[in-house]
Amino acid sequence: MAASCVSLLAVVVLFFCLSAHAVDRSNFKTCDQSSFCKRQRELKPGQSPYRALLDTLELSNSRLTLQLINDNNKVRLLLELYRLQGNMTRLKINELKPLKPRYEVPDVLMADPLTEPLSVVVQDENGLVLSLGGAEQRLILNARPFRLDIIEGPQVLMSVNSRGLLAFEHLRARKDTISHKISSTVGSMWNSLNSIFSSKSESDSEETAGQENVGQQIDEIIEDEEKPGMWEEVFKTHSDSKPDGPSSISLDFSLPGVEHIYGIPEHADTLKLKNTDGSDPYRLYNLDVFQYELHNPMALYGSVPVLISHSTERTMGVFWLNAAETWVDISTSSAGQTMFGKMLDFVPGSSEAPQTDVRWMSESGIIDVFIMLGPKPTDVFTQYASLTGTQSFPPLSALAYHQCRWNYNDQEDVRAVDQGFDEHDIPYDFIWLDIEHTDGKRYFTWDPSNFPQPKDMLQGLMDKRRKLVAIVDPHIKVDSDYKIHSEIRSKNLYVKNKDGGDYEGWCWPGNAGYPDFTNPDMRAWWSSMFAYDQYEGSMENQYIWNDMNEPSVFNGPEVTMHKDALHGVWEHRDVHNLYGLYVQKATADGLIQRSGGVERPFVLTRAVFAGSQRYGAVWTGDNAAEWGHLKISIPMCLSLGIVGISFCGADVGGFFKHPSTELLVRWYQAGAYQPFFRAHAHLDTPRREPWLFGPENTALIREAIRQRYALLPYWYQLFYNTHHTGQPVMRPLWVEYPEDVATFAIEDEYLLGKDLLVHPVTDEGAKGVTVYLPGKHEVWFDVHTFEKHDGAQSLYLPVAMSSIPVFQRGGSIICRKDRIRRSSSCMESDPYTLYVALSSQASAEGELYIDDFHSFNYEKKEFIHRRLSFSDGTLTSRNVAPDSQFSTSSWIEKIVIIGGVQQSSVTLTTADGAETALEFEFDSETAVLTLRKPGVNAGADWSVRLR
Ligand code: NBV
Repeated sequence: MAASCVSLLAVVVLFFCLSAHAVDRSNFKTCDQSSFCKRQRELKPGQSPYRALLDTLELSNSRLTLQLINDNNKVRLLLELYRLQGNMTRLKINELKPLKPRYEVPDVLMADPLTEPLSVVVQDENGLVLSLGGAEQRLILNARPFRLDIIEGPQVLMSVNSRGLLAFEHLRARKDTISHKISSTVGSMWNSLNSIFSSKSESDSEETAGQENVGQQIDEIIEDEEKPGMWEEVFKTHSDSKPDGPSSISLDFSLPGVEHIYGIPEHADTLKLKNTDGSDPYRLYNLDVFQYELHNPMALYGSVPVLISHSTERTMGVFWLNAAETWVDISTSSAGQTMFGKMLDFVPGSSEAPQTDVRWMSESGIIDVFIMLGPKPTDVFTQYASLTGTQSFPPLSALAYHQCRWNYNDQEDVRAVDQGFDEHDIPYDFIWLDIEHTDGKRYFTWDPSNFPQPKDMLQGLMDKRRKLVAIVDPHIKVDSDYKIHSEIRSKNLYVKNKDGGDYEGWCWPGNAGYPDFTNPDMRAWWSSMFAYDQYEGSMENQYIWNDMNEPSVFNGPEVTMHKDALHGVWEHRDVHNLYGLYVQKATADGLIQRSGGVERPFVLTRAVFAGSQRYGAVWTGDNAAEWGHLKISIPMCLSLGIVGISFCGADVGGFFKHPSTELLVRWYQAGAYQPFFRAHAHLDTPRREPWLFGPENTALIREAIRQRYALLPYWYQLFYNTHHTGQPVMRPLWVEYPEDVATFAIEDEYLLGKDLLVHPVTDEGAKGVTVYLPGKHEVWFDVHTFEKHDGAQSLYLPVAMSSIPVFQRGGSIICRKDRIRRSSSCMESDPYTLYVALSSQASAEGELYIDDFHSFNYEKKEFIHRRLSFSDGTLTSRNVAPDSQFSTSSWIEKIVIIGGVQQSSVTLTTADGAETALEFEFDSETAVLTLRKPGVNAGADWSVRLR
């Protein structure tokens, strides 16, 4: 009892100390304070010690291996090269004979990527040229110094190690005896791991040979100079014991002709990445950063090690598959100033071209990098999706509006808020419960006095066709009377500390254990806890929120887990950025299993890694009620979207602080057009349900939320498409207009799919916004006024408090449901209105996708997918999935033709050939032709002819 009071007190004190200020930078390392980053950054370009040993080259059909030697210390590396299907090249570099195996990230790739044959075109004593297959692509390997160039025709697309920054800190024995003792404690674990390695597939035989030498001295190695932090690193009061010593890796990539580079979320920074010359590199290390600052490269909650380069000529990507702490340096310059530029002088005009140099540095693991060669943005998205999968397809309701705060206090509070929405005629689908709903921060339980009857509460919501999300964090209260804790402990599934005991840290419940989610047994057990008979009080309309899964450890180094904690044989150092992905995966699997595999899950996570898109949604963490935070929500979600994670949103209203009414309204208007739409607020902030700001503002918020509900059919179709294709839902303009340089740095507006352009108002007191409408041949229609604007121009648009500037592309058809009800479920069978915006050639195309909106039955072809086309005055609905089967009672209630002309007759033809004249009216001021009540079923064949 006494102990738990102390623990609680410590948490509360810590929390209030933290609440007082903005981010305390001293809690987080700079590159200089991260010893490997400092060591790596001290290496200067131009003196690569690596040489390729051409006589070690082996080429099987699709795999090339070759040894590299570091001439300074004689350590050999093994390079593996693969040409992958879909225009990708994979490059792996590991130690040839590591002292013990180095971590290779599991569970992120969907499968072993499919390879294509490689062939040597030319070889001499200086290097070799490989054919990469189609489109005249070649890979030139230069032996001394080691360097790779990928070329297409006469153009260099990318060079690897052209700046000579390949650096591989080989594993070594520590000179003093203490380390030998430390290593011997894990020695036996390694023996068993070696036996696993030796049973690996034939393609790994080179490595296996290396690993058989575990423990063997490699005579000729000349040890590098010892540098500070190699064997122990101290940060503030925390010491990292580093039993394996230095193990970091680094590699550089040069991109001639490239000036724009994007990706590597999560940072609170611009969409277009900045030069890091003279500042810290961008850091990828999942961290719980309290009150994060804008516009800096500090790490945040998630890490997706994917960069996308873009120029008018080509889009490419680099996926650095490593889950350890990683830093990325970016430097853009004009080619004339660089070594590489001089080298390129033989390419006509190239010396004037810009160039971007990128350097990745990770603390441990191996180099495993996927070069995605595009050439178009859509190709890069397809390529990346083929590696790590696509966004999960959420239930429709998850795309609707979510009402959250820390905390809704009790069941009565939940009931009253729910009723408030009805009284104010505002739709919502989910109400959220934060950590206070639990019994003393014991997740999977309910506070007995405030939530005594959770099923009654859930049933009440279900009766209104609404849902609830409850938080389940991955820190588990150390309490022998708490089933979750005692079972994880007895099954020995907690992360271990360096001495082999259960790792414990401080978090919301006080002293907490951290389940080892990297262990499949742990994940399977966790998933089983979501079964209705295990998670007492839960029901099928309850979904889950995983917070603090970086993992957050209040008293750990940088508020996270000690790097020398152990996950089986691996150090936390190796797996850190992957932990959060595993938490969300285990939770999502649990929700699927509790429904017998029938229902789609919905799980929100804060920490992400490459591949997290497969498990649910992400939000941008603890932002603040400030205009800058509203603005940055756009580039933050765009950056996640282009690396696969489309289901992204920011806390509407801002988490910390209290928003002004104007900011709150503007945030609702912006949030209504971002993929994950949830209002959230800190415990200490005044209540801010939408009706607390006076009737005028309630009306503005109501209208923003209603616009979201009307557009749900389009959102749903976009998510169906991204689930199948990997194309982002929320897109930077350059994705659709790759040749228009004016779009390359735009981050205050974006596209939803390709047909809606959104430019939310994000400035205080704004009287107007300047919108860039892309596309020389496009026309755009204001969705509210139907006013028509030409593409390829900047437009000043006056705004009022009610304005949400959104434009529909001429040439598109967007389906909406204009009868707004209590929740999205209540609207499932409602009729559709088709908004047909005509192009300058008077044509338009669109889609309509319908299924049961919640189950996996769409995988069994139970859906309707129609193509809607307008040309030569006729609008047709055609089945694009003839082998699918689903029926709907929804019908088409109206067709709005925007940019239309007056007609003398409108005739509907149904599948049986019957013709009916339709009522219509033309508004000559707006040029909108409205066709009344076609009345056809949304799944049927039909056409409408205008004459
Ligand atoms: O669970 C409490 C909060 C939560 O409301 C927020 O959304 C998370 O990002 N959580 C962080 C922990 C405390 C933050 C100060």
